[in-house]
Amino acid sequence: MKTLAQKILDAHTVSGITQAGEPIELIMDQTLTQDATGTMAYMQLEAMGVDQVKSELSVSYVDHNTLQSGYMNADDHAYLQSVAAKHGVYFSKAGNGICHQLHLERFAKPGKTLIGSDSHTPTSGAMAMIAIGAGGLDVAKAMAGLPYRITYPKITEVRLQGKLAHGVSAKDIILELLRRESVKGGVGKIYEYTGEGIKELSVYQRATITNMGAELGATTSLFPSDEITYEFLKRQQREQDFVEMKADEGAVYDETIIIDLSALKPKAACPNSPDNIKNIAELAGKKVDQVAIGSCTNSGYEDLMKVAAILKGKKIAENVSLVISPGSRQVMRKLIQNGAFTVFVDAGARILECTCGPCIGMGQSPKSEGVSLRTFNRNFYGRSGTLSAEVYLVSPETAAASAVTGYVCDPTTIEYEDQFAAEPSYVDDSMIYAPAEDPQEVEVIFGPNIKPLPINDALPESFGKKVVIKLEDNITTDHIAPAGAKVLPYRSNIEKLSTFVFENNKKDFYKVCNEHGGGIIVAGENYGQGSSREHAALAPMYLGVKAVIAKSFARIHLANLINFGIIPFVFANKEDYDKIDDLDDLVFENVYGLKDDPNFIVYNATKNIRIPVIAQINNADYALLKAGGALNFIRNSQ
Ligand code: MIC
Ligand code: SF4
Repeated sequence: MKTLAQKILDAHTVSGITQAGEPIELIMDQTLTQDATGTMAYMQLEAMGVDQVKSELSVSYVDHNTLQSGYMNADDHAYLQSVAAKHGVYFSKAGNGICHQLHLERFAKPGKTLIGSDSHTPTSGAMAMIAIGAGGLDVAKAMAGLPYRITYPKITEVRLQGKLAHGVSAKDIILELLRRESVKGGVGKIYEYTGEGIKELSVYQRATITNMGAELGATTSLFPSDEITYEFLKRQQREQDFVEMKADEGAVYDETIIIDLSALKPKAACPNSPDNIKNIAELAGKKVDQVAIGSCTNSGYEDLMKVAAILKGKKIAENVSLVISPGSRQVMRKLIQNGAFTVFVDAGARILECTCGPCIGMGQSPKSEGVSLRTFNRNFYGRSGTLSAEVYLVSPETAAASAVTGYVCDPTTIEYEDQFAAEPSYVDDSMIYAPAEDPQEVEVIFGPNIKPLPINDALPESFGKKVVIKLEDNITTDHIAPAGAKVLPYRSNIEKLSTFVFENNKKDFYKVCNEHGGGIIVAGENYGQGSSREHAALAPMYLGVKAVIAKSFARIHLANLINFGIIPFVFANKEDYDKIDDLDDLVFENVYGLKDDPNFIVYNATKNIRIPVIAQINNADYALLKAGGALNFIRNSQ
């Protein structure tokens, strides 16, 4: 008797023991990349000498860096389009939509595996897929046909019971789970949704939940595929991709969480963490400056139809700026066709293109100390582009209702029509380009913004380095390698990007590293939570960071550190965190001993104390670290 997750995992495991906590190797059927992580992924694929991808399907999306102020973003797009055509990858052009929504609509298949260079890849779990976010290098490896290594996760059942009330939606379900589990509660777990409550949810609504499961730190989340999935696929004119997938009767889960949908109230994640949850009723009446509707979490058909239902015949409040970015061109087209778009424009919404946009700080930063309500998934410090802004993550219903009143408004307290026009079937793949038939004829275009991959040195046997920064708990990759309109254009230029590392924690961090010949990072719990961007390992590597000592790590970042040759240690005793200060001199003697024993002693020469730490690695990881990272390792073994 197996859970759904176990069925798919076990069918794709090529080595290892399929038991929670054991390392396994999984075959990934499909891959996806987006532009902000994709340039590195494809450069790594090329560096591995792979001519044609070996995966069943690989898709490259352009959706993050689309502002194009300057040549940099457009250079990246041209590189991505040409490299995709040459190596057997489908290419979705800027403006076509956000990778996760498009993948769900056009490519996701029940029972398959997907790896993507974006932490919200689990979105496709809405359709009974094991879809996992990873660093670009791991995605490049999957394109090269190599299996993906993960720790076999615990399977947590989330049983949904009852019916959602008027004004309450899928976003409130995942916010409730974040309230209970926290941003690190999902580490090492897959959340599998069951119960009669799932029949209340469309595929887009299921996708809101699997998408934001990333904020729990989970390996992934998934729903079974059923008649609702079938209807969704039929509207996408690909019902032939439907396979019914569900857990066996009597399957045993590692734990069960029950959520009573009928008792749920609308919620918000308050500044600056997706697990800082309050009921909207507690915030009601707070003045709002900006409302942003969109992102891969909440811009499917029903989401935007509910927004239209609430905005119908109304104008936005004088104090509010409302921006709407549909998740895909197909959805936008359906809304134009059925009049919802007219409602948006009449209400006074500012319409953005079908991309990530403000979610990743690409424009639409709120005013100083502004209150911004967003249907997105992350409200980390600084991510909106305005450090002093208060960002709240809410449902589309709460967002739309508040845009009209100008104050945080509980959508259960207002009347609007819950029923709307059924989703039409409309498909247009004209902005998804198939790979070239004659790949040898394709020339890969490298504009001046695209710099060669930085190469790391092999790991020295012993070294002494200064602590270059000491950080608290829950440091995100947005702290380590910030995004936003100013920095994102340099994702293909690591030298330039490294000058922004930790810019909101320690100004001129890169100069400190340069002065001391690199160094060591010390951090609290859940270091590196959030995105999959390998730049958060690559840029510190470029600055000479050799190790991170933390209380614990987030899953994807841990893998990225190892991939780029940075040793991840955890404190053997968490209290020892207090025994290291910024700029202390640390000595690492004979790190080659980690091959046989992950237990290690770091000598703090400044304080003359020895601190026991444990490397978060296995034998295979050690080989990568020793070589100075996965790319060196692959090259050395060719
Ligand atoms: C994000 O939501 O933080 C991003 C931007 O989509 C990242 C990827 C990136 O940094 O390019 C993610 O989620 O992995
Ligand atoms: Fe894009 Fe935001 Fe989704 Fe990341 S979370 S993929 S930036 S829409």
